[in-house]
Amino acid sequence: MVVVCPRILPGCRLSQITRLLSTKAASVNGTKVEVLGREYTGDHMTNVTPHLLSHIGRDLHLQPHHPLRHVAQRVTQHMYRQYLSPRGNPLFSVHSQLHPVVTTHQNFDSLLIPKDHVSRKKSDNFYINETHLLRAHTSAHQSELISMGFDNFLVIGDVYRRDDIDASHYPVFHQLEGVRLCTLKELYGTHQNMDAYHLFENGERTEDHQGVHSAEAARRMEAELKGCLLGLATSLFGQDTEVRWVDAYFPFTHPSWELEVQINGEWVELLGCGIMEQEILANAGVQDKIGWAFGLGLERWAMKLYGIPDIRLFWSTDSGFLSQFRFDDPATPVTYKAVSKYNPCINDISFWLPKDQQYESADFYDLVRSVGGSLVEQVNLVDSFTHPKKQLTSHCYRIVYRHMERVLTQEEVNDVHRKIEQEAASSLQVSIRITPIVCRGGREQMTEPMSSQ
Ligand code: FA5
Ligand code: MG
Repeated sequence: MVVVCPRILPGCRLSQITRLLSTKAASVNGTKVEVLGREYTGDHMTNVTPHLLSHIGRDLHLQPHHPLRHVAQRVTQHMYRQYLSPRGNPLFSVHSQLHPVVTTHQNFDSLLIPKDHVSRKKSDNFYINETHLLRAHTSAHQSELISMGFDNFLVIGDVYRRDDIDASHYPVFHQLEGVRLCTLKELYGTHQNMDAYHLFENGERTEDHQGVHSAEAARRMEAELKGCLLGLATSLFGQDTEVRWVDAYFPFTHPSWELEVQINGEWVELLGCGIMEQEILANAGVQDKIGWAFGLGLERWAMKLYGIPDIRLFWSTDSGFLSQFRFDDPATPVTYKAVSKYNPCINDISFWLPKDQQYESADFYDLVRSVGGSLVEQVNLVDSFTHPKKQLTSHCYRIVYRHMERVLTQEEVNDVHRKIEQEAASSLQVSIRITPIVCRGGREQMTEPMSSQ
């Protein structure tokens, strides 16, 4: 039997897959699991569910205008600005489309996570089978990218955990990983007496540094890492935002820290980071460099940045949510406004543009706003074509109407829609083509309420 991520097999309906999987035989040995074009044989460790698999391929971090993409872009821009080559090019490469299925070696062993560590438990992860799982963190790609020769890189992707479910935890979320490896020269610059400085020594492991690192090199790396991340937090949230560092533990970094920020009076963890265990670098073939790494949760940063109250909203396809982020400059300041719980009403309007007069869609958008006021949630150009004989261009716009506090009646929406048509005809000199006042009421598809896996 084959369990498929919907994007791979468009003809296969999710309900069919659910039915297949929900039979007990489906989850035992011999089950095939396919994810983004790769096929795996399930076994006693397989615990992915159709509901979970339905998130794969949504790639929220790559969707134009999605808040997670805006945040990822802002972090990327910050890293580009902070680290430039002597010729002025950004040092960091970005890897945002790595396959989400990784081996247990990548997710755990390559990061020195002990065989009996709690984070490997079946109850905490989504296993494809005994040797493969949906990555639980973007750190799973550190080692392979370092082996490939990358010294400064970002990994952005979806990660999967059987975690708590509440307003700030969700089984699928997005992380952005940063890794930077430095040579002695990069860390200290050029001093006259470079012999006095060294990255490595054969010492004792202490709270502040690994035994192989010189205390000074570790201190410099810590200062650089924390400076970079604090700069990121203040550039996104403003200088006055209160943040705090908390000592942490990760098997793959030492020392390690977490950065926290206050959201609605509560301290929320924004990221984990630390100085990379030297053994990871050595295993990846790097002898002469010291590294730092961090992993941040994009949703947490976006929640703080935009005031989004619930992590499930990121999966919404509701225009009331998405339209609030429809801007090209990711630094556009926005505060999220709760979407009305009442259904939207969707009407289209089509017209011929004036032949000899300049016309801009922005003028029409302004007109819709001034006539429709706060009843208009969104306006989009959905079709444009030029008639070959008449040499006239037609535009069709979709207008989404929704009231924040009550259900809209079709009559009142039709009334506003007619006024928009009349106003457009008179002030923009367009010719209304058809008047299909059909209120396609009903909410656009909204992701189901999330439940525990
Ligand atoms: C990690 O995943 C480490 N790999 C981070 C790291 C990378 C440390 C490199 C050192 C060096 P952690 O489990 O704490 O750590 O997750 C990192 C961040 O992801 C958290 O700070 C938080 O912002 C976010 N996060 C964690 N769990 C969830 C969740 N269930 N839902 C949403 N965001 C989450
Ligand atoms: Mg943590």
